[in-house]
Amino acid sequence: MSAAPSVAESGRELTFDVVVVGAGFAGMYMLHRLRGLGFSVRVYEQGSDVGGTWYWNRYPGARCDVESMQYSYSFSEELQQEWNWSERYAPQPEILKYARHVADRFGLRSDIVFNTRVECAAFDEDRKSWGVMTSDGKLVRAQFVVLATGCLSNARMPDIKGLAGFAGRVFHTGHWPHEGVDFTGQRVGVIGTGSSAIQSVPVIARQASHLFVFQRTPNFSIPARNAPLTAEEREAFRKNYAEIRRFAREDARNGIYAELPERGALEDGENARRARYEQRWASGGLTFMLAYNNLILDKAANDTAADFVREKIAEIVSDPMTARRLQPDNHPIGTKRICVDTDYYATFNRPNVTLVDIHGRGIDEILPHAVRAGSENYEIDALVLATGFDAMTGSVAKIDIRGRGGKTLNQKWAEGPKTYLGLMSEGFPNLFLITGPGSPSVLSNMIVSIEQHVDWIADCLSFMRRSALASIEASPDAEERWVAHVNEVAEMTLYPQANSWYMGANIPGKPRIFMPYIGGVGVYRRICNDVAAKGYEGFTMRARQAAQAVAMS
Ligand code: N01
Repeated sequence: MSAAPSVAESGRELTFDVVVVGAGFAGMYMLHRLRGLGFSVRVYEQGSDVGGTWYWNRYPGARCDVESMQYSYSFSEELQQEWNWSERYAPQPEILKYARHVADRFGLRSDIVFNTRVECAAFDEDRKSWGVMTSDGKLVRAQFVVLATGCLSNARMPDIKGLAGFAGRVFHTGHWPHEGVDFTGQRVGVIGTGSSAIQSVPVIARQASHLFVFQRTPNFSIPARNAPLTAEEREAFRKNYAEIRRFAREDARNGIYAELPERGALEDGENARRARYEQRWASGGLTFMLAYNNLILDKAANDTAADFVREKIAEIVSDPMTARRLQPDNHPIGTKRICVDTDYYATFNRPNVTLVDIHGRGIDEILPHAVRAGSENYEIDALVLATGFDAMTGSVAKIDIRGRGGKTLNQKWAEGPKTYLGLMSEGFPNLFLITGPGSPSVLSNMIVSIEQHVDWIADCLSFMRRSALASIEASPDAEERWVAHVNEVAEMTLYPQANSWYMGANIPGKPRIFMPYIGGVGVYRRICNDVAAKGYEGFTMRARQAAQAVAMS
């Protein structure tokens, strides 16, 4: 490893210490940290700008479901003190503006190559480095590769008969046109009722002449109670940022500063419980699930929260049949990512909005000017696919990654992703994942988890440089034990009861395995720190001279 940034050109091959794939929040911070430590880094980004998920997801109504004062970097005190979030939950354009600001403020762009995909990466066992091939045909060599590819960035096109023959425009929420779309006066169909649809439906309904929402499975949604942030509210955060960030990292299960519940739902009587849910409903947001400490562990406790939300839906939606159809009843509340909305349920009271229940049978086919479902034709001019992502593994799977012995990561993960700590996978030395499967990732405030992984990887690479080590790899035993632990903890909860994208259940043929680690970000951080403190226990590190293995396992 070179001590200072150095890019040696050897024939056609550029050489770096680290190649980072993706310039979203993870890739940007990884670049910043490693550059600060004197590593040479090259980032490849398939989009034309930074921002990752916030670059692609530009659908109407897109905004974060974690409060912006918390969904923001903590690594720079000046940045967190100076940036002014305008609303409790910033809209997508503002989050993208923030990402661009960070790129400019820290001079990141000079080391990012845009509009370029990493197509394949192959580990050379003799050189203990990766050969990385990019979509512009260049071959780059790097000792380390960091996949900062995002957990929800591989938009999933559904396999619906006739889709290709639709005569109007088709949009996917995860791949929205940069110039925006005006649906004024159009008949629009939205397929899907996950978070993306729940955010976009109220906005599209205000533009469209008629909106048909095709719902296969209803989801639980909590009002966001979004509002402009006052200067006093911002100041309250800024003054207390040190403690807020510490709490989010160390004490919170999900990386969000919030009051933690001490009681279980069944410890309160009916009236006290209702009052508590009412108070959570009124304050809004994801922390509804923190009303009690056992909502995700105990079905009877969970039922009390689910019943409360179902009652709210019935109160808001005027037509009883529509209300009934909107009430989820096939999964415990919170076991699919809970949605956060602004006026979602009330939108179904509009005369220009129709909920089409396709439960159990799906869509028959798409015709050139209509969606056909339940033998009825719903005439539309434009179609919005809010059909989600091949989550957590989809973006990694698109890259042809070959580890030791030429084995591909897709082969290794054919039965489901296997990692040690969600950071590395055995057989793939010097390849790191940021917020990979087996880490809290999507169950947490992503920026908290991103910063933790980036810092851990940066420390690890510094340690290796100091110790003149050339490679690091997860040991098979440590990985096996971690995978078993991730599953064991998931089985203690209600999560596996839902057919969710956490389980890979939204992708036909994808193995059903609970992918994120549910032990909580604080617990997980302590495990990772402990592993590092014990000399990277569970990893095997080797010096450049092959035989000198430093077995930490
Ligand atoms: O995707 P989803 P999403 N025919 O997979 C339906 C994050 N996010 O983009 O449930 C008909 O949740 C599918 O139906 P079913 C957040 O973590 C965050 O909405 O499979 N319907 C489902 O209703 C979220 O959880 C924010 O029966 C079909 C929908 O499409 C994650 O991204 C905002 C179908 C897909 O829902 C994914 O959310 C937005 C078919 N063939 C998203 N195929 C923030 O606020 C699929 N569906 C930060």
